[in-house]
Amino acid sequence: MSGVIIKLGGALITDKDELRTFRPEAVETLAPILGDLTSSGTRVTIVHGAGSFGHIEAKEAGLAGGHDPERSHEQARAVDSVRESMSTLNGMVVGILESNGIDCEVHPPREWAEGTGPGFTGDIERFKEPGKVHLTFGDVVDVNDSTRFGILSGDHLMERLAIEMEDTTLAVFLLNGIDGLYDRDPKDPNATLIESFTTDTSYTTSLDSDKDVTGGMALKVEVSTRISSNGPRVAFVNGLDGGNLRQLLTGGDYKGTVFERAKSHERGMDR
Ligand code: IP8
Repeated sequence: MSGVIIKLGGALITDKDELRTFRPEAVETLAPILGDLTSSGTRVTIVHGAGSFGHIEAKEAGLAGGHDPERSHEQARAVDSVRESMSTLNGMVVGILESNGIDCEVHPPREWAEGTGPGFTGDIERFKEPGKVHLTFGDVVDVNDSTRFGILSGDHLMERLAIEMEDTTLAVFLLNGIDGLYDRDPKDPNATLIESFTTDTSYTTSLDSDKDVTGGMALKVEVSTRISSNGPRVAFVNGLDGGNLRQLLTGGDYKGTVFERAKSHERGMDR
């Protein structure tokens, strides 16, 4: 059996500018494709981002920086509220998948993960139960030091799950209406799609830090480089182009950015 892990970006499944506004299109596009994949015996894991169900409120309350003694009450309320919003968003994603006959099991990080960044801890065995599509999402998690809590990005969840679930062959990042990683802002008419990303590839991106409390595109690239150097291929594709996504998942030609496994001399060790 082989495994595929898919990240639905927060900008893809929500309107990032409108507080708690769900956009169902991408999940509706993905659901029948997932149904076919799971029927053919592929193990599928889904991670989704927060978009306007997490970043706006987390930003306002300074949650990414952890506990601030001068804002204790406000932050405590925001932690609960963001967690509740993330569960609401997840419920809408799961609702669409289940109405397409997909058996889902949800693992909210607040229940099993601790710490933020690539070194967060938590047992991922729970994702291995066969016969189900397992889901998780970016969340507010506890941190075992004076910061008390922090934001665990779905991108870091992707990294650990893709690397530690041994049968994973492909990790996919679904983007909002763009075909992959571009060498500069995709709105720039001179922007070119990077079809194959290697350690020598250069690109520029900007983080909208007014709205985003995690790492935007740069974090996805960083995480993808580490995933691909550990084995699984990584692809960035347009989450709104179902035909292209189906091609990728069925081994056909597709448009996107691929992160191939680094050559052994670049990796330093083989796995
Ligand atoms: O959108 C962020 O997750 P991401 C999670 O995957 C929160 O980076 C709660 C803002």
